Amino acid sequence: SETQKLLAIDLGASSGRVMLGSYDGSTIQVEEIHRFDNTPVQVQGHLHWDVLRLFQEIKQGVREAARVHGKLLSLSVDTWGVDYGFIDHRGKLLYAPHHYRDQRTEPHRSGLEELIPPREQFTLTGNQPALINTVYQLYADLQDHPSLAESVKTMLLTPDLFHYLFSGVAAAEKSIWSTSGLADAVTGEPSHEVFKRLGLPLSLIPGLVAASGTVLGEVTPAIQEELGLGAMKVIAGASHDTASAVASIPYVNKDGAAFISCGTWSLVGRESEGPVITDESYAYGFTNEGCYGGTNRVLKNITGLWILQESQRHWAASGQRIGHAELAELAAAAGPAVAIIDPDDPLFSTPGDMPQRIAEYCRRTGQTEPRTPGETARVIVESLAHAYSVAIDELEEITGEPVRVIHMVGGGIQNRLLCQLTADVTGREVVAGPVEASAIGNIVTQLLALGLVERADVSELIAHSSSLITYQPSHRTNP
Ligand code: LFR
Repeated sequence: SETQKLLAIDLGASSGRVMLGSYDGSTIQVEEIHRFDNTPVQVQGHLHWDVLRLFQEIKQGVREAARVHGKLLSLSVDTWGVDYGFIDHRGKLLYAPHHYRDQRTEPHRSGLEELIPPREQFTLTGNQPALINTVYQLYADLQDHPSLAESVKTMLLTPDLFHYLFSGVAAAEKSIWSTSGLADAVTGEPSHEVFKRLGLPLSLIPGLVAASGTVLGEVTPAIQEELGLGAMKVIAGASHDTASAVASIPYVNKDGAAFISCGTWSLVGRESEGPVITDESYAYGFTNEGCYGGTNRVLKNITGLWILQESQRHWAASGQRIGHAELAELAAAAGPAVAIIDPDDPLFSTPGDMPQRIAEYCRRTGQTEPRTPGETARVIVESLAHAYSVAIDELEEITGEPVRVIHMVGGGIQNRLLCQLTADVTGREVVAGPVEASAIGNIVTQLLALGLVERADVSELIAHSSSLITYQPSHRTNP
């Protein structure tokens, strides 16, 4: 049969890619067409995403894909969670969306939590309260600028925003909403209760709520002409990158399986029928989000390769450019970590000089300070493996089901040391792959939406399309 071609646009917190997915009836292949940096911009004391430039880069990738590959069936955008843009009554983007690491939310935390205490937020939405959540950001914006209630027609979460720019259709895709702190834990729909309790205008919610895998419309004629395209569908896939990543896992057996999605963040969790909302899951810091197909994933957000990326940025700024692969080698050569840090310590949550902060953390906790980039990277990677191990044990406890195998997916698994250490420290088998998890999950949900593949065939299709690496736990002496 003829090979079908579609585009996955996968935006992460540090870079974005336009990926071509090809499906020939038996295998899915993905190929990178265009990759670009996603560097937030500090403006007037606040941190923003440069979404116009991102849109420009995406368009460049789409143009290139059409030029080289001809007919493209559809595109879908998946992104990091929680951020959003405002659309005004003329249908225009009001200003550049804030970055979740922007600091404007903190002063409004207590006000919000008086209206809906954290534990109640968890019950209502299934989401673990966190300052980065959409609900905290939106509440802060409306407190700081009450006139937004009049000037804004609708709010669009980041992937919904790009789908709107491509198609003109404003929708609320369920997987991205499920991580906002604004959606109902049971129905996955925007929660009127939360909006009302916080005094947020219900009118901000887009009129159309879309399940993951909904064809929204077509790329507008103006964009088709600009980019030299034919007709092309715009699909709301599993629009949250983590939902896409999890949709790409080739489970052999879901029962004993957990996953770790490794990128700027590490998401450690497992799929479940419904949300796990208990005092225990709350106390351990787990959250619940929506998967493709309407199931739940219960997971913990752990700071991930962010600390390593920021360290690299810092070294580069001081004249020492070290690529991912080289750094992984240095970390492997450095031997056991000289210290273990808590990646979720607030010290590491904002941009800055990470090597310095790690040293500070080590002094504070009476540990040896790493001195070289290799030692520093080793501390980070080994600390991640330790944090994963704690989360996996907690996951067993809150779901009452043993974890026998851990599926690691995403760009971070190219760091083989991270995978091996995860197997070692957790004492579990690790199956690593696919690396291009979000892009593959994105493509798969489009193929499902277009009726080109069946749900029951997906796991096998992915397993046979990707190369998976198994890591067995080895006995080693802990540092
Ligand atoms: C991963 C991710 C996480 C989300 C974090 C912040 O890229 O989407 O799932 O919690 O970014 O949005």
